[in-house]
Amino acid sequence: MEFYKYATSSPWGVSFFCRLDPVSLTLMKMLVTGGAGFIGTNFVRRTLTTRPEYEITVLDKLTYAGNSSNLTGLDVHFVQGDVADRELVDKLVKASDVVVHFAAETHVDASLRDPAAFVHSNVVGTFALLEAIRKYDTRLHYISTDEVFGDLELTDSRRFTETSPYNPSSPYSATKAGADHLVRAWIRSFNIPATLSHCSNNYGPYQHIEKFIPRQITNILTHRTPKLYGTGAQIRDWIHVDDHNSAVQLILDNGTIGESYIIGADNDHITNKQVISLICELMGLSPDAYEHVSDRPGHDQRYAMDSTKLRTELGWQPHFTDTNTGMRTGLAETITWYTENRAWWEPLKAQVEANYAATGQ
Ligand code: NAD
Ligand code: TDX
Repeated sequence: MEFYKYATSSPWGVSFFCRLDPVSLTLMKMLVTGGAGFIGTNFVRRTLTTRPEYEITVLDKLTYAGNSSNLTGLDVHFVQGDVADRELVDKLVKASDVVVHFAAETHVDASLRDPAAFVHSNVVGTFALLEAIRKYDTRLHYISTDEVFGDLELTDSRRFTETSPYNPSSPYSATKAGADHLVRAWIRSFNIPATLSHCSNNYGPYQHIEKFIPRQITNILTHRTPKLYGTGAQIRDWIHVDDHNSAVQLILDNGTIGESYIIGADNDHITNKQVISLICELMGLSPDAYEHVSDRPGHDQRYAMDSTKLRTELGWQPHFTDTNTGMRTGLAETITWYTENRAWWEPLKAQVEANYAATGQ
């Protein structure tokens, strides 16, 4: 189905556009897979406030990483289920005008411990979704990652672009790359109306505390010492989750079908060591109040994203862009969120740390 722009006017005399179904003039139906996870939750919340023209259904399996309370009180339909369940996915896609596919197993360390769930959700799940997309010719935006391109040397100043070769290193990134290839093949072979995006490391509210930034914030909040893998010289091109999601919305609106877009906020100069020091400092500790722990096997060294295409073709700009301090504003807001929402993460903390302790991390 094609998007249809229907001009209308607000009571304040300001013109805006509603995206309505051209035949029935009803709300457009959006299916968000993985909408109870970190980025999906933020995407749903952002879409509800900025795009009232969408009626949202969330499909989420509620793995350990999903939390349905993230969506409590929001005007969304919620379906608990597996994106690899073809019968369920067929029904949901049939009833949708647009699908945004976030659902995945996402933690690199977990993929090193047990890769099976990654093959299931990321590869088989994406295949199931693609078959329904093909059947109903539904608009799809697929959320990929920077990790499918592998990593760069710390001394290498190049950045990944849309044409960088695939070179995944971990079971996580290999399964994301597998899913990407399926999406690209379904575009080429079956002309499905899909776009893809590759974003770098996100941070912000609702991120599972197994991940680097919330792990350190919650370590400090629970009087544990922040943990840095290896030397901490690695570089992640950090981006605030809202900037990722504003880019996804823009690609949904104006992206060219069949194309992929790199999303990045130009933070590819900040090492893990600098991030952990900044967290310590923002939380009132000495910048070196962390400890070094065992490194991750096969640790990717540097990610760096060239988002020129997204910026020039679609006019995207990140909001969190303090140039010298990189992530200071976004990190401070994130620290405030975890400080004010202890009930959201505190029940998970002991188990997450026990898992890490088992691998010396
Ligand atoms: P997350 O782990 O916080 O959330 C993933 C969600 O998917 C969870 O709610 C989980 O319950 C759900 N899910 C997992 N398997 C499922 C299945 N089989 N069926 C239905 N639901 C399932 O992940 P996130 O950080 O929000 O990442 C979302 C997407 O963005 C992923 O595709 C990830 O690869 C991609 N991505 C993440 C980052 C990042 O920094 N977090 C960066 C780039 C791309
Ligand atoms: O305690 C820690 N200490 C530490 O130094 C943890 C948990 C991580 N790290 C390091 C490892 C990485 O270099 O911090 C960096 C970030 O680690 P993660 O938060 O686990 O993220 P990463 O492995 O880079 O992958 C993330 O970004 C790309 C997401 O988890 C992926 O889903 C996304 O595709």
